[in-house]
Amino acid sequence: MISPNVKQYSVQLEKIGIKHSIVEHPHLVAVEDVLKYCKLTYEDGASTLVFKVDDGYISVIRRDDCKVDLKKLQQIIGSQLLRMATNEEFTQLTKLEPGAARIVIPEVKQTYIDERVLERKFVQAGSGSFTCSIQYQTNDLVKIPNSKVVSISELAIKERVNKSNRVFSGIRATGRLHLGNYLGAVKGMFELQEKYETVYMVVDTHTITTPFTPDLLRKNKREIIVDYLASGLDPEKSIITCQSMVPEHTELAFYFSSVMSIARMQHLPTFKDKIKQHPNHTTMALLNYPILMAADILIYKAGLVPVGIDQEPHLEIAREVARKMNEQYGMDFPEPVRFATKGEYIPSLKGEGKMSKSVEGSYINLTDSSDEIKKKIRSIPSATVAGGEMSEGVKTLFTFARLFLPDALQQYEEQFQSGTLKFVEIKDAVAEAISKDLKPLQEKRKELEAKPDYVDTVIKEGAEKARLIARNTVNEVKSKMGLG
Ligand code: AQP
Repeated sequence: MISPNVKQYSVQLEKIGIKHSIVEHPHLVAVEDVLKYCKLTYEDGASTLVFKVDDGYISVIRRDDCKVDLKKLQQIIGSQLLRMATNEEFTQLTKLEPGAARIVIPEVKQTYIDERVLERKFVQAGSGSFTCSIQYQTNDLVKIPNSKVVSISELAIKERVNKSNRVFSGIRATGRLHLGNYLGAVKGMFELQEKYETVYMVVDTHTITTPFTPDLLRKNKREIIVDYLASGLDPEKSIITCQSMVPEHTELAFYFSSVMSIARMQHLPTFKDKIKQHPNHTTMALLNYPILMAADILIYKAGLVPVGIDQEPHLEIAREVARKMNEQYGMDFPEPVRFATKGEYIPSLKGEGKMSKSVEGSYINLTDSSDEIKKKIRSIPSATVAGGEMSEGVKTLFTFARLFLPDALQQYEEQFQSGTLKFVEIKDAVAEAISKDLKPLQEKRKELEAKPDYVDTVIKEGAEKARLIARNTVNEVKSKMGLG
């Protein structure tokens, strides 16, 4: 039953103009329990925190998957004197029981709304009672008197990541590996194989989500395995194989697709970009891409994923899937986080967008000769722009200088500022440094090209090892979902 207090609060919300609905539930105190009961994730919930400041109280509304950065909050309020209100202070101020904070607390002198709250259309938060919660329409929250939207949170997901010791990463077989794939993904994969149980694949099934030709796919996936091995990935330390040889990935992806909505997938920026790029290829496979990626990672219960920054929206989906499977079926999936490298975003050589296999002229292949690299680096547009700002092409050159010539970076920056930088000099120096870095990889590659049987064995044995782990997870999921 909805208590008179909650009804009164609802009227107060209406007066302010905040659209909302009351959700009844059993007597539940912990936020986790309310969210679980309502089949919601941490991102769907919000909480109000009351702080004591030097001359009164303030409140902060943050999403339940975030934590407040107290230093930032101190900076915003311009005072060091900041602490959480005690239970007694909270009750004296609000006349509510501790833990029952509402979103609107008229007694505070200022309400700070963390901007991540507004990323959701609705959030579920306190009503002042433990038997009801309220779904608030978030864009109305700015109407709260004396409120301000601020950026004061960081995602607290990392704290909830299980102590998983496994790592997963994969690269699509859409072409030869380029410098972006190498710096954004493979370097991280290499680093992690020394410390963790690592599973690295050519995610060939992902390749069919965009236009492809079977012969090229067959060829490319092998080339990528050779690039992996040439980059130092070691089958003695890592499982290295092709995704399609572990059919459990696609099986698990289907089970996962039952906990995600079509709308959530359609709104992903990566999906929108791909349909712009391939307007005649908007397939179900493309829509399912992030679900399959979630299955790739979670089938090994991996907690760490070395991939470029462009993959962050997909990792968010993997975390959502993990939470939903854990909450709805009692699984113990970790919420995987990205392992970032220094080269997490390598721009295109064309001075626009990222380096990408499918954008001709944007990339340097790992197999390019020093002459090809020199020619490509020289082609980066370096015309100056008005006002002494760096053009996108010049920024790209400096990204390479930061990664490959860190000792000379300051000197180049000073020369740029003073207008004495000779672009041909920095370009040739960058090209030479890249060629030098890639040389050992290219030599190892030549050796591997002469050993096709060895490459076949790595792929086959990798698939066998991967399937042992993957089958276990699929069996567990089937059993918990009532299928096994
Ligand atoms: N420019 C980049 N900078 C840093 N990392 C990058 N990655 C891709 N481009 C950059 C990372 O490489 C891994 C493999 O990517 P993928 O082939 O699975 O997916 P992708 O993003 O589709 O790669 P491309 O090169 O852009 O291919 P196409 O053109 O076929 O779409 C991922 O970890 C990615 O972050």
